[in-house]
Amino acid sequence: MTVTCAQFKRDFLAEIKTLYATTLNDTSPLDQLIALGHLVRRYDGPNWAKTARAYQTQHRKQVYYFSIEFLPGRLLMANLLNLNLVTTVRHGLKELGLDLDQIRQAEPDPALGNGGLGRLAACYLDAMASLDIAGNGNGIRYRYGLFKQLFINGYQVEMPDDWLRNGNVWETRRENKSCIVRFGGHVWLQPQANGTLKPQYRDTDDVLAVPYDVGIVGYHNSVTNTLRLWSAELPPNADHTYYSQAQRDQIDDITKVLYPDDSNSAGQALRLRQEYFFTSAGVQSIVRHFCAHHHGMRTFAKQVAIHINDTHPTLVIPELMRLLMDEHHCSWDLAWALTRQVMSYTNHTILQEALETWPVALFQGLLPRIYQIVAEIDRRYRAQKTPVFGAALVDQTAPLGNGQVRMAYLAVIGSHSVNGVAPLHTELLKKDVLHGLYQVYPERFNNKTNGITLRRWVQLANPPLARTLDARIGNLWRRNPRLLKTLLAYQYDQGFLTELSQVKLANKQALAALVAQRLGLQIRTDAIYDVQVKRLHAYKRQLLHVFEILREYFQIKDQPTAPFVPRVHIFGAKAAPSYHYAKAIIKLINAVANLVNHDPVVGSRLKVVFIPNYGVSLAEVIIPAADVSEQISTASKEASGTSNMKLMANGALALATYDGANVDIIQAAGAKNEYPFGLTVAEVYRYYQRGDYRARDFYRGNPELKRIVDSLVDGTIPGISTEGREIYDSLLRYNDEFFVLADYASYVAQQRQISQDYQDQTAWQRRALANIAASGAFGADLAVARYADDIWQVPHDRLD
Ligand code: 475
Repeated sequence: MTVTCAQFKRDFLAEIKTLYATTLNDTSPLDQLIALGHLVRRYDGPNWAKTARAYQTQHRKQVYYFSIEFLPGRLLMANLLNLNLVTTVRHGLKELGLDLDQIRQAEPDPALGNGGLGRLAACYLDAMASLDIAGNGNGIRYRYGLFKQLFINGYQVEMPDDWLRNGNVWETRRENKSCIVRFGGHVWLQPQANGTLKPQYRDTDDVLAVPYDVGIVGYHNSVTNTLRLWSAELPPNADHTYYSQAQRDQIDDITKVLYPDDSNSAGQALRLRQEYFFTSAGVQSIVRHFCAHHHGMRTFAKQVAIHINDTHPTLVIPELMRLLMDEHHCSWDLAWALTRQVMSYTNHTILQEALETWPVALFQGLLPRIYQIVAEIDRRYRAQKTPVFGAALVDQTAPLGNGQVRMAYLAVIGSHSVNGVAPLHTELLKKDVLHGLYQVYPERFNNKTNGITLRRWVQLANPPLARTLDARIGNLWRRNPRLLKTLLAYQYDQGFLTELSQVKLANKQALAALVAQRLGLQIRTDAIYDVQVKRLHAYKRQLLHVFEILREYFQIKDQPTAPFVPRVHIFGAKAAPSYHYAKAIIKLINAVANLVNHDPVVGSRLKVVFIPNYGVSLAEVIIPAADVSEQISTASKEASGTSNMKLMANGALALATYDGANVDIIQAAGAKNEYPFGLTVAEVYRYYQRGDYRARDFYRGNPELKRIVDSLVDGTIPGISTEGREIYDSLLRYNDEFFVLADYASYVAQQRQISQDYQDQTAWQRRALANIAASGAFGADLAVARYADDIWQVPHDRLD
């Protein structure tokens, strides 16, 4: 996109005048943001239209990425970057007396996700557009999204995140693309004159699904794809008097909030409603679009790929079956063949509680026609597979079992591809979680290691680093991050290593300023910034990190004058509202922060920073400032992790278990450039098999550890009488499900090593360099290219 600075200024002032009928000095940064957003959209509009047209005329196969979460982050800078407008806009605004960095802060973060799952979806949309893949996102436009997190007295308090209050300049309501989604009622199959059966519905609750489209701009390639987010409304022309307030509320509720509920149970029916709502609307719009440009359904699978991001959108399978059979007169066999060719599924977790199942009664009552189809999939699966694999295996893997609809099994059976998100995770799927289905369909299983977009996580989040890299290795890494490995030539270049530490210092200063402003806390910038940012979950073991803080605290208290390498421990994490234990950990972190941060003996040497309301925008400030990347999940539990990749690309060294993609990171950067520790998957599984893990033995055998565990209940840490006891019990009474005590010794050994190593800045920065250099292998473009080649079978641009 080429616009001169002068042109931009004229356009911007015109936009201000049109929107606000006033002059620039009468507008707020928010007004300016909205005007700028409109202008960017105007500049990009021709690309968006042209992209859609080109896909049609070229009969390009479309990829539809279905996800219950999308975490795109603020879009202004990302769009400017990808349109190559950053410099023009920055200068233009400056000449008008405005500051782009101030305006960009006025943009709210879309509250459409919770964690890695949603951020991955956003990285992949960006990568699809940048690789010229005809890729579409399909999700829910949550009115309040996830919650806004506050800490009150150290406790997490959830407030509605009213992110749409000032509208969303990036979205376009497409009411003419709406469709009806049916819930409940009764359905029966009516014989037709031609001998077929047609479902008839009575007493259904109909909901109007209205799409809001957001443009997803590709990097310097004039491609703009679409993220389609659905909002639930009253059907048009409905007799409004017919809808009770309760019914209206029920419709409103469907797209009101994202249920991040990892621990499940609460709001189960609503969750199922949400899932069917966006899958049905999405599939309807896909089929409608296809039919507008093709005759008959036979070529459907050549033109369409549908990706199921975790189990939440699995109902795309029976919904497509329904549409093909009920609306487009396909036979079961044709519909089933097309469905399997079109569908592919990514699993993101091996945690049993995150593999969704629905009680049959709930499912059948809410989705009677879909239930019939699932029951028929189940019947046929059993009939076909029992003779080959035996009743036991088939029973154990069928879509229906134990009175439940098993979403992950349905997803595998109805797809041609099932992938895990790191090699280790994929192996665990085959050997353990989906072992039965792996026996039935071994050819479907494959690995696609996650990736992140360095456009956002380095170019936008860390401009000083990006500039430093450009100066040494040229700027082609911006298109092809694999070129970052050429940095290795500078491993022994003292000047460059010094520059890297200056870059880190600048980023720490920025974070320290944010911490001072938000928390009123001073943190020194010569300390080690030890960062753990991710959802709060027992398996991620924020608790182990707290133990290290307590160890350091006791060390200082015991020997106040002994040398101590300063540390700042930085957390960002939200707990699912109903996840009681995770909330207890939040309270603990805040209580420890309170204790440590105000202790005069400790002074500035040790600080604990827990910044509330972690999200993409905060991550963009925290991650570039990190020295140490805490990736300390119990081996086998973290499917991949993606903050590990972002931190690596920003030069943090990983303190990491051999879990998820940590394994690949350690291998790519070299173990000597990271801090691996802890039980391996084999060791964890051995404990499971033998049943001989005794947390108490570790507690008793290590006085330092015992003191820390005891401090949870002996009054050392004020304010946690309830939570401290709960956590204490989880460790000793309930035998420490996530092996925190088992991993303590090897974890703190590496932490000690870190304190020692950090003092040699040259050696440290050399290892940071090794991490940055190796991070290109984890670029989202590479990951998405592998999906395109192996799973979706769509063409794409090459990176080199
Ligand atoms: C994994 N979220 C990471 C990341 O692949 C992985 C949301 C609602 C209900 C249940 N679960 C979720 C996730 O499961 C999730 O975010 N999974 C994460 O996906 C991308 O890197 O290891 O935990």
